[in-house]
Amino acid sequence: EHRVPFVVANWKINKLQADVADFLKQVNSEVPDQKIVETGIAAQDLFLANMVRDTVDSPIHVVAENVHWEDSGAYTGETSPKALKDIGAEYVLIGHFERRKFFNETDSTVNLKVTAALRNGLRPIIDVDEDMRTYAQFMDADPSVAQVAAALAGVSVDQIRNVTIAYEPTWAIGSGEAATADQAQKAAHLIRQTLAKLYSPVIAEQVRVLYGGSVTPENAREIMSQADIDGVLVGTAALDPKKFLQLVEIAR
Ligand code: G2H
Repeated sequence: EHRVPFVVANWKINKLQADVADFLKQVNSEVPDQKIVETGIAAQDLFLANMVRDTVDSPIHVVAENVHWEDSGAYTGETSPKALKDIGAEYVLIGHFERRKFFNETDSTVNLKVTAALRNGLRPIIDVDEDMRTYAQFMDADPSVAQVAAALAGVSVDQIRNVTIAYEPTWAIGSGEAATADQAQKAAHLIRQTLAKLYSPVIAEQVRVLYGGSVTPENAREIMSQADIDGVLVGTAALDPKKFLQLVEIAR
C-alpha cells in the first residue's frame, strides 16, 4: 500500500501576518505536487483565511491547530469546525500535547473534536504522546495505544481514511532531542497494530502515521526512512522556510 508522504509545519502561536505572507511567497511554488509529497501548514486561526487565499495556486494545505466540537452555538472564544471548513481550511490538528497539557484537553474532548472535524469534512491530524514506557507494558500482551483507540471512538471505516495520526513523545517536543528513528518506528508500528485491531489490517496500512518532536533536516531522513513513518510534524524547524523546503525534499 502506497502512502503519500506528509510534511506538516506547526507554527503554534509564532509569526505575525507579514511573516506568514513572506513565508508562503518563498515556499508556494517550491513544494511538489500533492501526489508526490503532501504539505500542510498549521497556524493560528486568525491567519487561516488569508493563508487559504495566498495558497490558492499552491498544493500547500491549510491546517488549523484546534477546533471546537460543536458546529455552532454559544461557545465564546472557540472556533467552529463548520466555519473552518467554510473558509477553506482542510486539516486540523487535534490533541496536541500542548493542548492536553495547558488547556485540559482529554481523550474524550479529543474524540469529540475528531468526530466534529470529520462530520464537517475536515481531516484530523490526531496527536498522541504516550511514552514508549507506557507502550512497552502493552506491547507483548495486547498491543494497543489507548489514546488512538479513545480518539477514534465512533469513527467509521469510511471516515478513518481521512485521519492522520502523529506520534509526538512529550520529552521530544521542542526539547531539541528527537526520538531515535528506532523509537519512532516502534511507536508508529504499535499505532498501526492498534488501527489493525480497531479496523482491519488493510486499513491500518492505509492510514498515515507521522512523527513529531524536534524534527530537523538533519534527523528527518533517518526518521522518514522507517517503514511505518509516513512523514513529520515539525514545530521549531518549520518556522524557517528553507528548512521547511529541505524537509519536504527529504520526504520525496
Ligand atoms: C512538537 C513539534 C511540532 P518541535 O510540538 O508539533 O514541535 O518540532 O518544535 O518539537
